[in-house]
Formats: sequence, C-alpha cells, structure tokens
Amino acid sequence: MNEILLQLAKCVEAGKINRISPYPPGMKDQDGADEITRKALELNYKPDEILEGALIPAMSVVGNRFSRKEIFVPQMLMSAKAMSAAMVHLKPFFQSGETKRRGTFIIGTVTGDLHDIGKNLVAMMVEGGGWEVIDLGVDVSSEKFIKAIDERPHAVVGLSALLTTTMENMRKITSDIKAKYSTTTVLVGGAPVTQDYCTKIGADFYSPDPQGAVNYLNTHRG
Ligand code: B1M
Repeated sequence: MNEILLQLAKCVEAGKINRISPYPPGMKDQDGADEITRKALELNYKPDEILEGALIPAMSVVGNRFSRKEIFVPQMLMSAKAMSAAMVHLKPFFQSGETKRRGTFIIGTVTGDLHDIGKNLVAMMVEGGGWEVIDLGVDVSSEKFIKAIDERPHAVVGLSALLTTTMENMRKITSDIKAKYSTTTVLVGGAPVTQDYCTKIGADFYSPDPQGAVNYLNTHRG
C-alpha cells in the first residue's frame, strides 16, 4: 500500500483522530486521520481511493479485532471517530455524486428504545464499509422507517434494540416494512436479539456485532 494511505490506515486502526488528539499516547503530536486525509486530497488522491485503499480496510481490521474481543467499545469508538474525521473531507465528493457508495443503509433504534451507543457504532462501521448511512436515531416507528424507504427504495434497513420489551417492536416494524416492500432486506441486532428471534420475526439477517453487519452487506449487497 502507498505510504500516505498506509499512514491513514494506521491512524484509523489506532484511533488517532487529529494532531491535537492525545489518544493514543504513543502517537502524541503526530498528524491524525483529519490532517492525513486533507493531505492525500491535496496530493490528488481520489476520494474512493482513500476510502477503499485506507479507511475501509482499516475499519475492517478494527471490526474483526472487536469481534475477536482483542479490543473493546472505547477503542472501536476512537477508530470510528478517526474514520469520521476523514469522512468529513470525503463527504462533499460523495454527496456531489462524483464518487459512488456501495449502497444505502437506513438504521434506527426501534420504537420505545432510547439506547443508541451500539446503533451508532453499527452506523459508523457500515459507513466505514463504504455505504451511505441514513441514521434515523432512536425511538423510530414503522412509519418513519417506511418514509425513509419510500425515499430510497433500494436501501437495506437495520433495526437495533436493547430492551427485551422494545425488541418485540422489531417484529411489527419488520412485518410493516415487508408488507409494503417485500424485497427490502432487514438486518437486526442488539444485546437481547438472537438468530432464533431474527428467524421468527421474518428478518433477513442477525449480527451480534457491527462487523458481521458490514460483512453481510458487502458480501450480499455491495
Ligand atoms: Co439501559 N438497560 N435502560 N440505559 N442500559 C440496559 C440495556 C440493561 C441490560 C441494564 C440492566 O438492567 N442490566 C437493561 C435492559 C434489561 C432488559 O431489557 N433485559 C436496561 C434498562 C432496563 C433501561 C431502562 C428501562 C432503565 C430505567 O429507566 N428503568 C431505560 C430504558 C430507556 C429506553 O430505552 N426507553 C434505560 C436507559 C438507559 C440510559 C439512557 C441511561 C443509557 C443509554 C444511553 C444511550 O444509549 N445513549 C443506558 C445504558 C448505557 C445501558 C447499558 C449500561 C449499556 C448499553 C450499551 O450502550 N452497551 C446496558 C447494560 C449493559 O449492556 N451492560 C443497559 C454498549 C453497546 C456498544 O452495546 O448496544 O449491545 P450494544 O450494541 C452492540 C451489539 O448489541 C451490536 O453492536 C454493538 C457493538 O457490539 N448491535 C448491533 C447493536 N445494534 C445492532 C444492530 C445490528 C447489528 C449489531 O444490525 C442492524
């Protein structure tokens, strides 16, 4: 891999956001994902080259380390933040349509549920996997999901729930979505959710962690 892309990938893997960020201590006073992405664009690297050649592989390394329990939520959050700092510079190119994304992923925490830490991680990792992400936030009803799908009918949908009570709302949301858009793929996740539950409610895929969702999207839809 080219030197500057390697440097950028290293920042994302380590969670080095920008020069002033004190984390990780071993990279103090060094440029972070923010500065290096800006530099790469100034050197005429293409946004998709930066995304595909540095950010996506780095986030994939991070996601796999998290799945193997080699790192934990705080480290993964720092990596996701470093990736977001890089994406700030790339987003204008993607939004202008100059550079293509792999697809659109609509995500939200289901009706009645206000937990968003896991959902945000999934959103960040999927964005790091090269997808456009529409984050509908928390306490999201069937109507709100369907309105978002109306606007992007080819999108894949992700539902997150953290409570055994609100998990039941996944069933209704999945069936409401499927009633209107039978071919829309619905992914489910969150601490109380299981593969068995996913199958029972007619959702398409269950992942216990963000990387599983990214792998599924990139293998089956990307
Ligand atoms: Co709440 N809470 N909480 N809470 N809370 C839990 C979930 C609980 C297990 C704590 C406990 O009692 N031990 C319990 C649920 C019990 C149950 O239903 N079985 C609980 C409760 C009861 C409640 C309240 C009802 C408390 C009350 O008011 N009496 C209340 C409910 C509010 C509501 O939602 N309506 C409540 C409120 C809150 C806070 C607001 C204070 C806060 C949320 C802040 C926020 O999210 N902004 C909070 C928190 C922080 C927690 C705990 C401590 C941590 C949750 C978390 O963020 N985990 C939690 C106890 C615990 O887990 N130790 C607890 C870290 C996060 C990275 O993991 O969200 O599981 P997680 O996401 C993972 C995976 O599940 C997966 O990827 C992530 C990374 O691996 N994943 C997906 C998630 N979504 C996915 C989607 C996918 C794929 C993977 O595809 C689409």
